[in-house]
Amino acid sequence: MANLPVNHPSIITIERYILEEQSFYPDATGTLTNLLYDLALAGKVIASKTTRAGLAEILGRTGDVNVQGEQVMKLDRFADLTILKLTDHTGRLAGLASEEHADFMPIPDKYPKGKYLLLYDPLDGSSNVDFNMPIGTIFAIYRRTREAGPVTLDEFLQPGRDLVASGYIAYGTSTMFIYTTGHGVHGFTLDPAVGEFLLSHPHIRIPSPAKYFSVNLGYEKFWSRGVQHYTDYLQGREGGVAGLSLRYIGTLVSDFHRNLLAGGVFYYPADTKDPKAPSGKLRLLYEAAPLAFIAEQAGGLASDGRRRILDIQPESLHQRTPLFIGNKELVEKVEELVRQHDK
Ligand code: AFP
Repeated sequence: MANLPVNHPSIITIERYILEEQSFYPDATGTLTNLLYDLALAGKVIASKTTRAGLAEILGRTGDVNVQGEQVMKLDRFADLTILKLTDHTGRLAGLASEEHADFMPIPDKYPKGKYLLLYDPLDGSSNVDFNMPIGTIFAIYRRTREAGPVTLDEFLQPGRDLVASGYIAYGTSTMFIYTTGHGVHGFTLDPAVGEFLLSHPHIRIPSPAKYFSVNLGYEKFWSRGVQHYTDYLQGREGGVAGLSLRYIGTLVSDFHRNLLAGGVFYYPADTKDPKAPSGKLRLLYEAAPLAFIAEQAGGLASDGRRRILDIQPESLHQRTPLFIGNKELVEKVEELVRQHDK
């Protein structure tokens, strides 16, 4: 009888890891675990298209404008339908809400219903698609607030502190799946040779001191005094931190991901450049809250400049919010300067 080899490096698939995490929840039925696999599968399908985007006739626009008033890219539509079609029939969800759709989508009558709600931004950074830049998918999972009956809008309007799980998929030089269920943040890298996400970044913590700040500085003149002072602070003026590097991709997932791994702060403040969007550009439910859950689980913080993102009670599905996210001390600093300068 041969002995099992003990020196071989362990290969931990996302499936095994999520299943092992399930043991934190003695009452778990496996539904959340399976929902996370569904999303990992969606990530693989979307990644396979993005890596062939220049060849697969999927670059460019569909000609439609979405609920946010933005041009819909073909890859946006593909990613949106991929997630919808991989999750709507499984009996795990009661409904979905996508950044691309004006209204939430109850699970069709022909399919069984589940206890979870999925909110997602199918393709974050889609204006970068045609330039071969990194893009992402963001997801947020809540539990229904009612036991049964048709799902209603108020069930989707839950504050981020009630999130059951959240995560993102980054389509960059490699494809990564990052998630939290409230027990730390874990990262997996897709090995294209075997077609599996393998554990590459267990228990991610945001390093301190920070290395980067990430913001669209082109809009500085449209920001409040407090945010302008903060921007000076990040550049070593006003007794602030010196030596941070400025990095801005324009895909929230990628900017956030870099700062999560290296330390830093990303912000997209409220501004006066678009009178129709005085709260900035980012959406509370599809972008800010899910990433805020990850940031806090990694030891960081997310704020709208005055309050913790996870404490904001959403009032509408597509609500926008200013966002400051990353190292705790840097996010607390913006709150201090906003209190001081913005009445
Ligand atoms: P798109 O999906 O339209 O490219 O927007 C991406 C995004 O919502 C977010 O991912 C970026 O951080 C932010 O907008 C970039 O916005 P600016 O182009 O105004 O800097």
